[in-house]
Amino acid sequence: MLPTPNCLLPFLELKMERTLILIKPDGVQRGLMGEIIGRFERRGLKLAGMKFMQMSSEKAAEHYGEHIERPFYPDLVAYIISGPIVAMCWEGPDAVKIARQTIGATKPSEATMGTIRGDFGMQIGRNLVHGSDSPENGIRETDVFFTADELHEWHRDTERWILE
Ligand code: IDP
Ligand code: MG
Repeated sequence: MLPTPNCLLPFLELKMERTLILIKPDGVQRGLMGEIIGRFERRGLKLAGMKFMQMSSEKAAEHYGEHIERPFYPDLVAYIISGPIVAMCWEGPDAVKIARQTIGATKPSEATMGTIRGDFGMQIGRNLVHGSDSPENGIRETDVFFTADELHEWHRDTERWILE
């Protein structure tokens, strides 16, 4: 794994995390962008960056490299590059765990109702959203999608009503 850039060390000490969330092409095509973004927003996570884009196969390989040996990998790459996606970086204490809980289990048939996949998904190969699975991957994956000047530090006026 790449060393953590120095600029991120103070961030880790605060136990703040970053998670990379993707609204996959099925989420975009089905008109669920607002619904999905709203769930992370209402949960209390803070947005650091967002872009509407289409992934190249190079970016898909960089992002999903850990799955390259898996039988579903070719279909996964074909799916993720098949249309535009929304890439987002959300921040907060325990942001990775909180976002994964908001997303639900990988297989929509096993995802709890009230989660994004549990409410809108049917099959594992059309499960709507990606969320980083560890704080380290949150940083690494954010780096795949965003340059430093595309990530914004801003003061949220409601902060003290969300975090103590
Ligand atoms: P995650 O997205 O919940 O972290 P991973 O195991 O990291 O799940 O798998 C990455 C993505 O690969 C899944 O979200 C899903 O789109 C796809 N995927 C995983 N397992 C399968 C499978 O068995 N068949 C088809 N697609 C799969
Ligand atoms: Mg994963």
